[in-house]
Amino acid sequence: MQATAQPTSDAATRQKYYDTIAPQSLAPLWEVLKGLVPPEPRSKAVPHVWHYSKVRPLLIEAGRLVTAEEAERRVLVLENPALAGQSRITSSMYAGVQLVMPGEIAPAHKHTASALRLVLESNGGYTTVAGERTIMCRGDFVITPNGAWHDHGQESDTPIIWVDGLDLHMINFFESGFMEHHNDKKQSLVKNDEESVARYGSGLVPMTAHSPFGMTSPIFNYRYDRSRAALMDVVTNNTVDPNLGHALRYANPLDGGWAMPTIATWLTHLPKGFETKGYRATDGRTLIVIEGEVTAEIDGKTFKMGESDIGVWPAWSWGSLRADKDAIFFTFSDRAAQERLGIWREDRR
Ligand code: GTQ
Repeated sequence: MQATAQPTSDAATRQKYYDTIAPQSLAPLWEVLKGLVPPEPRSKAVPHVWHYSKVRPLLIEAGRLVTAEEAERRVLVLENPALAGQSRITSSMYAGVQLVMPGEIAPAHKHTASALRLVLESNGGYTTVAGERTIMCRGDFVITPNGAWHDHGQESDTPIIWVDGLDLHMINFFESGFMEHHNDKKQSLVKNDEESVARYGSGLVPMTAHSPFGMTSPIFNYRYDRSRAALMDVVTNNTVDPNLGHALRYANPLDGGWAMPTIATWLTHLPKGFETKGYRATDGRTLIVIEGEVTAEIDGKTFKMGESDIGVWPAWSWGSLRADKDAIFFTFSDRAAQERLGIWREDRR
């Protein structure tokens, strides 16, 4: 019989040893292993909801404090309450609410991070991406592919406001980010307005199509009127997923994958009174209500969300959603990146 292994040293002896190895830039794994390789995900983020009625006046006030040009991007960052000062809505995702006032231009720049916009208010506001301009309307899902020049502006007389979601923390984690300013505030238009939707957006693509934006969809404005019509068709003709509701994901028409390489995006409809069964997944999700009202129960906490309210549902937290009125909401998360790494998981009750 073998004797049970006895501890070979006391705490003081071990500490002395740690102090000896520290100057050699060495550390004992056994003191930190449990935290490094946890038994299951434990998100540092907490669930939270930002009510648009509170955010909007503060954003408009920012419009009097600083110009879009001076700010470069006039944005109130949506900071997860548990991650204050870190510009994170979840551990991996950045989100903010951006304002462009009438006559302003948010000057052209490009960066390694990919950005999405979910438009909350716009009457004629535009964004230009790689020489093509698109007019932004409420509910539109607009993409700025990584490395593409982009500037935003408003030529009519009302402010435009949208939610930004960026993968910049993933880029910064890899320490692989670049950014450049354009020589001109406004890049020149080298394509017809809405050309990319005409070319790629009808379920047909050119025989010789190659992606203009690498792994990102060649469509950079998924218009809400079209997305909504597709979703309502599914609502009428399909059975509902008990955990997800009626959900359609935004797809890259060239390869059928997610529209963005790192960020997953989808649109959900819940009929009035419908309550999703408990659900959790390894991606932390940001939800933006476009129509209706939703009550979210996440980690045992209850949040009421109305139109344009923004909620965050942390990774691997149990939650469910109930529609108090017929509801449509947009969701984004880091699921696309996790799937590419082969680590995404979900769990259903
Ligand atoms: O519009 O390019 O919220 O570069 C943060 C960084 C928006 C943008 C943000 C950005 C942008």
